[in-house]
Parts: sequence; C-alpha cells; structure tokens
Amino acid sequence: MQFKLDIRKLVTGLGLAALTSLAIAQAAKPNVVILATGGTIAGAGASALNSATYAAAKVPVDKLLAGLPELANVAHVRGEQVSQIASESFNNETLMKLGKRVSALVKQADVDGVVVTHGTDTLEETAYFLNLVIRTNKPIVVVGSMRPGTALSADGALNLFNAVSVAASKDSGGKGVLVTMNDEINSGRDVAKLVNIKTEAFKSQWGPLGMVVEGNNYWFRAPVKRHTAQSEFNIDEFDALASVEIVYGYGNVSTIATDALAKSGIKALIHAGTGNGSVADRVVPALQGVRAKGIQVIRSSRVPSGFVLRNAEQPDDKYDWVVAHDLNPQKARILAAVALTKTNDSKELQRIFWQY
Ligand code: DAS
Repeated sequence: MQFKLDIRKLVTGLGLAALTSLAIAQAAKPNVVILATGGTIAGAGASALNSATYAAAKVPVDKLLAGLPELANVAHVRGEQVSQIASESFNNETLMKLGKRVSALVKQADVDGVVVTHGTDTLEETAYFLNLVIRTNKPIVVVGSMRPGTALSADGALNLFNAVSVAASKDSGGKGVLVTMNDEINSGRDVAKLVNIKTEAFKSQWGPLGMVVEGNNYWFRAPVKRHTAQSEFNIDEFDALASVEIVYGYGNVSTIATDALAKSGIKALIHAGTGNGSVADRVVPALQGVRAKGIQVIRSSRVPSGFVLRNAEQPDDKYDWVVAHDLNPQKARILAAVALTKTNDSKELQRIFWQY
C-alpha cells in the first residue's frame, strides 16, 4: 500500500503542535508581581554620561516593565506602584505599607513570587524587615540599581531581569528574602551596601547565597538564621513598629545625643560603638540612665564586619544590655523595632538577636 504524504497536512499538524506546546509553556510560566517603591532603578539622568548625577524615583513601574520585554521569557509579570521615593526617605510607615502588601500577595494562589524594586540606600533594611515578618516560603526578591536606566552601562535592567528570574524559580523558595544585585544572590539578612559609588556595591560578610547567570540560579549556601515562614513575627499581627533610634560612637563623643534620645519616648537605643561595640567611658553612665528609664540598650558596632561579643568590651549582664551579634546598627534597629512589638524583656530580646 502506497502512503500519499500530504505535506500541507503535515506542516499544519506540526505547526499546531508547536503552537500548542508554546501555549502550554507560556501558561506554565510563574506569576511574579513587581512592587515598585522608587530609587535609582526608577531614576533618570539628563544624559547617558550621568551615571551618578540624576533624579531617583521618576520612572513609573509600567514604563520600567515596558522597557524590559525579556521579562516575558521567565514569568508573567505585573507591576504595582507602592510608592515613588528615594529610599533614604523611607520610614516605619512606608515599611509597614509595603510589608502588608507583600503579605497579602504571597497568600494569593495566583502569585508565585514577589519582586520589590527599591532605592539602594536603605534596601538592606527593607530586605531584612521583610525577611523577619512575611510568613511565606515563596520567593521575595528586593532589587535596586546603582545607575539610572538613562546612563551608559546601566545596571538596573539586568538586575531587574535577574530579580524576576530568581523570584520565578522554585529553587529560590524557603531561602528567606533575597537581594539580586550585580549577578549575585544575597540574603536579605546578611547583605549591606558597602560601596556608595559603583555597581558592585552590595556585599554580605558571610558571602552570597549564590549567583544568577543568564536566568539560571547557582546556589552555594543556605541561610542558618530564622526567617519568613520560620519566623515568630508576622506583619499580619501588628500595625506599627516600635520607635528605635541609633547613636554613633567616635573619638571625643559627648552624651548630648544619648541624653536627648533618652527623653524622646523611644523604646530602644542602638549604640553603634567603635571596635567590638565599645562605649566611651563618659557615655556608659548615660546609657545606664537610658536603661534605667526602661529603654532597651543594644550594642552594635560601626565596624562593617565581625560581630559584637557579649560581656567582652562591656559587662552586658551587669548593665542589662543586649548585643546585636553581627547585625549592623541599621539592621539592629529593624530587628529591635519588630521584636519590641512582641516583648520588652531584655533576655528575650537577646535570644531574638542570636536567632535572627
Ligand atoms: N538615593 C538612593 C535611594 O533611593 C538612590 C539609589 O541608589 O537607589 O536609595
């Protein structure tokens, strides 16, 4: 029997099969929501040569996404403009509004991951905050850029693509809040902005969790501190953060700032000490006075790496002070502001600083 090959039917069949598989692949793509808050990643400069002189928080999220059609290769994305500010102007209210929105989104079955575009100045604080209070195992990725999209060799587009790619990846789940900058995937807990004038700006003293290259994740370690789904904190259970401020240690420091803050109604004072969280001898009595008012005293260090030892530079047991472990002063403020929504017991606070 002779088969008469009908080429037209074959091509039509193959074409339909290809379209069907394409449609299935497209439908299978994860859904990622991008929450835009402002910053340089939404910035604009006067010319391509303005990589450092520009206005932050100018480009709306829809325009950001329209400028990156490659995002469709990795996920179905949609954007929401939560705020449009430079991140040095974030405050507790901005943090809470963003956190409540993230918490609502991760509960939705049609949301597989969330990306937050953010200014770099306080990005590390927001990433740590979300790491503490969002009860989810879904990927949450915070991303910024050091150059505006109008500049030569702008870093925002690839940072954003990487962030969406990581947020769309199942293997990104359960690792806490992540930060994708400069091809690295860092823990939102560990990462800090250590350089203020180049694209390789963010580092974790304990190293990145991995790298993302051409849409593929390469993992090399996992977080050991409590976060997200394993956290005892839940943003759905509180509506405001505790008031916590920071004083800085340096040669010739006076007690003017400490004394003023002691009368300001704060719940905790972070001391960014020299070396291993050292406190000048003339400041010790002032901090003891702060503690005597029922305000928590938490020793951090102005030194970017290492960690503060309890009862080493200061008799913390005797003074009833807390140490911030390896958290820099600004992250210590975030953890204290969250922890004080649940406890004002200094021993409980110390346990929390060891665990988070
Ligand atoms: N001012 C900085 C901020 O918004 C700009 C940036 O680097 O994103 O954090």
